[in-house]
Amino acid sequence: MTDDIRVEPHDGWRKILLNAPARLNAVNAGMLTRLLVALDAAEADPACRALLLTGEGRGFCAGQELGPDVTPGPNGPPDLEALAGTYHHEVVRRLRASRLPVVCAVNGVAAGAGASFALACDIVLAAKTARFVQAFVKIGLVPDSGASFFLVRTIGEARARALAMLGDAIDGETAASWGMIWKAVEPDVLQAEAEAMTKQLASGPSSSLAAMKTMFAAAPTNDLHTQLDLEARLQGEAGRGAAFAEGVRAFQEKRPPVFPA
Ligand code: T3D
Repeated sequence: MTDDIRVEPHDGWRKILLNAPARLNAVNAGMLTRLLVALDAAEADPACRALLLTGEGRGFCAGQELGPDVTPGPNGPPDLEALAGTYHHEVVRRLRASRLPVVCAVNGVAAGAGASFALACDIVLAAKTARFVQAFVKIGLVPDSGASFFLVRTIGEARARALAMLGDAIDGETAASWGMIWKAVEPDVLQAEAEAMTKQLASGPSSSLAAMKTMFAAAPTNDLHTQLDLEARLQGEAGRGAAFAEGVRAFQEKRPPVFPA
């Protein structure tokens, strides 16, 4: 039984660790299947209200394992369209569609699809020493797993094109200063900060956080009027919810809110 995906349960949240440190947590089809199972299990558990994704060892994720899945065999070259569509892209879809707020702690190098998995999360914290590498060009591939989508939207087309075409690495501090991620912190406090943030989200208004994911997913392609309509609808739903009732009551009673799951 392989434990290349490890799940640590906590009170109200789960930590999912990519755990193949000898290859910097590079992923293969089997490992991605197990990651999808872990994501689905968290999603289905009503007691789980937030997720933290991180890597074991000195890397976060070095993208696709350059091993059997992508090695030409007797039947010809690998079908990368099928591999990406079935595994890598499903992870990105699941992270984006999840009701759960997902924090990513990028503890080391995030290359190829590994960088995309981080950028698919809701809030990305990185060690200042972490590296983000669009490694695809170095092996004759193109950005995938949402890299072109996320990079254009977070850092703009000029930087996105250069990172993809040159394959240069940028560190965590640069990624934060460019707006690619939320924050870069000292490596020795990364996990503690990420855990505290995940805990905070787990005790937050889950229904509002899920609605925010819907709102921010739609924002880049909606025009203002459509987005205002969406905000009004989601605010209407929030206003009818138990979280809002508790939030207002707690404010009036001058105590911290205890939001329902
Ligand atoms: O269909 C599809 O969608 C296909 C998939 C596409 C998505 C992709 O992710 S394509 C991109 C695949 N990833 C890469 O090309 C990255 C390859 N790795 C590197 O360029 C470098 O390892 C890093 C920049 C990530 C880190 O460099 P460094 O110097 O810190 O570490 P290292 O010494 O290169 O690697 C340490 C070990 O990890 C080493 O093993 P060893 O020699 O100690 O036994 C290395 O071979 C292994 N490793 C790193 N990346 C991979 C890997 N093993 C297998 N697959 C890897 N991707």
